[in-house]
Amino acid sequence: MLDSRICKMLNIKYPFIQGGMAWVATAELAAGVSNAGGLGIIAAGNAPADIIKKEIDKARTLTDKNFGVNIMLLSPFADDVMDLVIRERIPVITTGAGNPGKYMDALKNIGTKVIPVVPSVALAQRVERFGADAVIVEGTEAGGHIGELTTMVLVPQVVDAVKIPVIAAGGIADGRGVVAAFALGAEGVQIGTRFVCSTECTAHDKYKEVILKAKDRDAVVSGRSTGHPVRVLKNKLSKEFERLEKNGATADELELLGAGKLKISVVDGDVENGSVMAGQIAGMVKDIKSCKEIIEEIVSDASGLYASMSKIFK
Ligand code: TUI
Repeated sequence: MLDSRICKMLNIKYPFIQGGMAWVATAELAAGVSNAGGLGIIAAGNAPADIIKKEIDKARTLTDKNFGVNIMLLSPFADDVMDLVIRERIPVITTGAGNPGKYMDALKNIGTKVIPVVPSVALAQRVERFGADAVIVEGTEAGGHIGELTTMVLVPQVVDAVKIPVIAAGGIADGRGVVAAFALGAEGVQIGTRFVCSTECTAHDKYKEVILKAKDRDAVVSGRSTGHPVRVLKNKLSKEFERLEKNGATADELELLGAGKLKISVVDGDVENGSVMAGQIAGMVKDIKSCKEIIEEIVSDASGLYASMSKIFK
């Protein structure tokens, strides 16, 4: 049931990978997802390597299953974190916000599976040539740093353009999304926003609360003019961002306004002045459950849906 090349490649029960959400994806969440049969991910975000080392050590006390590390390539510490994951022989690396090509040989040499997040067909093909084991194809529905294209149009185009397995991301939080992603040719899914509202997630309760309260149009894009658009829930900070962008602020001024704002919301719970990164699917997330309950509900709904669809397409 729900078996694919991804399960075998990553040594997991279900082809579900947790999104690499900076500040949110700590050891606790990663272990929760891995213990529930998916692949948990510790997000390095902009953190230095010594902080990530502590998270890796903690995750190893919380699970005996595989987990991965997400490396945000815009981070000033990306090189250091890459050295760390090689030293620690982390079995799976996902990357975001850039092309991990220059790290590929070192990671492949120790047998680490490398799964870059890509926002386009061209980058998917490029990372496949560099030796990526799979790609996470992330639509603009996702939270955080995003590309332009939707999951619906991007996933099938990448599926047609590469041979490695495709993992769909952006806008997936339930069984319907999983069946839709597989219908588009994906062999796995990455789930982010849904796992923020899990009991294991250490994000501040206020952060979880605003996701639970979010409606369909509440996840907006900030910072298009900087070249680094970021999807966040609408709040005081996003409105100030919008005002400055409309008034022609420079990319530097906008980057300054955004700097350090994710920690303020995730850790301190200031969801008005902080950046509340979340995907468009936030409007559909209505409860907090354990990672195991979330995953089992998705698997059961996806299987039921698949069975009822086979009556339609008879
Ligand atoms: O990386 C993410 N999501 C993120 S990273 C992040 S931290 C951050 N904070 C402020 C500004 C920017 C980032 C928050 N959320 N998702 C994966 C993702 N990667 N989405 C899009 C991309 C991407 C974009 C361009 C991947 C590669 C890429 O390539 C450009 C190139 O170098 O060819």
